[in-house]
Amino acid sequence: LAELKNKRILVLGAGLTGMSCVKFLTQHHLNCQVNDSRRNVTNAELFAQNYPQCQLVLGQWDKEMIRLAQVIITSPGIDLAAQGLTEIISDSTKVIGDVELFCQLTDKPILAVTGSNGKSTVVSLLAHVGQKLGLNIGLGGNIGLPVLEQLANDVDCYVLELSSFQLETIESMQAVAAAVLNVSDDHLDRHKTLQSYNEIKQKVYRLAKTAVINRDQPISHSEVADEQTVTSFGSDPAESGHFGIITENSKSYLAFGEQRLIDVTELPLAGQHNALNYLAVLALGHSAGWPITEMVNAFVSFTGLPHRCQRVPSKDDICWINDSKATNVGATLAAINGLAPMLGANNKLILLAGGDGKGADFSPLQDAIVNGVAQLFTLGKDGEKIAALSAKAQQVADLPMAVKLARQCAVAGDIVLLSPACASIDMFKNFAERGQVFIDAVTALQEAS
Ligand code: UMA
Ligand code: ADP
Repeated sequence: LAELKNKRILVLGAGLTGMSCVKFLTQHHLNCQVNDSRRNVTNAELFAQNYPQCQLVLGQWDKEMIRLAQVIITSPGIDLAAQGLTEIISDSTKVIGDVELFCQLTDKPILAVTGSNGKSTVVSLLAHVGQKLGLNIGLGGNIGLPVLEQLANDVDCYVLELSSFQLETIESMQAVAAAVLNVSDDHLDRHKTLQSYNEIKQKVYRLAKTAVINRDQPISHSEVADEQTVTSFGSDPAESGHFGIITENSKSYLAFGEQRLIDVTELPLAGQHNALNYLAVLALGHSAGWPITEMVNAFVSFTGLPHRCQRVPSKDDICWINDSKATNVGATLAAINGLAPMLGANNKLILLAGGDGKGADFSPLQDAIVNGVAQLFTLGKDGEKIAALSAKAQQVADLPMAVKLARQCAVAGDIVLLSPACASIDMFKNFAERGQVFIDAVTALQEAS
């Protein structure tokens, strides 16, 4: 904090992150300015009321303010280069993110998780397991809990969900262990290529003592240094000291080396992708010295997060699944493949997909859709591109219409899956609102019948 004293501090972005930065700085008697390029900022009134001493400029980038700043704390959603800000910011200005500031302020153990999919599930489960072990866990980051708000003296261990956007501005983290869960196309509108997106994700390994790697996906750990301590997880049987899956007599077990830990059918979160999520949690917790058997015992009382492959209650014998959080191709692939074993021989899978694809290539979905999806309804900005993958596709205007048409072609035992493979922002406030619209449409159908 001494480095911030008497400095001209500028917070870029007045969203969740910006708000948490201003709150933190104010609590520590440090003044700051705030600049947000958008006019309609949800927090504007709250800012004015709570932080009258803090100058807030909305509606455009204030070039003078940016040029004069000595320290800039930027929000993850702001692409400094694309916004032309890197040219304005002076060479002597320190540009950091809130997570970097947080890391400079704590010496507590950190477990860090990044990846294209499964981050929120893994950090929530990890926090749940840690709490069951009697630890005071500070959960924060991209999951929607700004890290500076989690700073507390009595925390035993921080569990951080880190996005590629946040990793861009983190330099001094020294995590006990970090995992890149997986890497598939996402945010290519900002990172441009899968390679540069992957490089940013793997930066997390340079910031950790133990690298927790996914054996199934060599590209996601191609940059781990030879001398780094590694704990791996994967869907094959693992060597001693690593985590894997052992299958025998048609039963699959999570395993630590040759030690069988639990039959996967006893776990609340189904599907191969969730088996890998459980193993990632074990590998991370083990790296922090948490006992494996107790961690496994804690798994059964975690029932998952909303909008991730969640069943919507219905009385029509159709299985409606809300997977609104599937905002990229990898998540939708995992859902289609994960649900396949649940389908009866005479039943079919109906998929509702589409939204803002963020520049992704949808072709990796083609085989799964052609082989596993009997009817596809698409919507939103990139609905047309997804519809082009299947001969059995129909584009629709909105989600309630997709639900209505899905109901007309579904019979008892069929699965209707909302798994958009796209962000929601072209039609909804966020993925949670999209999921709720789906739930409401399904519920309305039950009431009408
Ligand atoms: N803004 C500008 N100009 C821009 C872009 C944004 O002024 O060009 C302003 C907006 O007007 C807004 C503010 O910046 O007022 C928003 O900042 P932000 O986009 O960084 O969002 P926050 O509200 O601060 O939330 C961020 C993360 N958002 C993003 O990375 C886009 C949240 O992740 C995170 O939960 C939160 O910090 C706390 O750490 C959300 C997300 O969508 C859930 N993450 C992406 C994902 O999961 O795929 C990476
Ligand atoms: P994130 O925080 O990375 O977005 P979530 O846990 O919120 O991850 O899940 C997002 C989507 O990804 C959901 O549709 C979920 O079913 C799917 N998913 C979860 N874990 C995995 C995984 N390991 N691989 C692929 N998809 C996954």
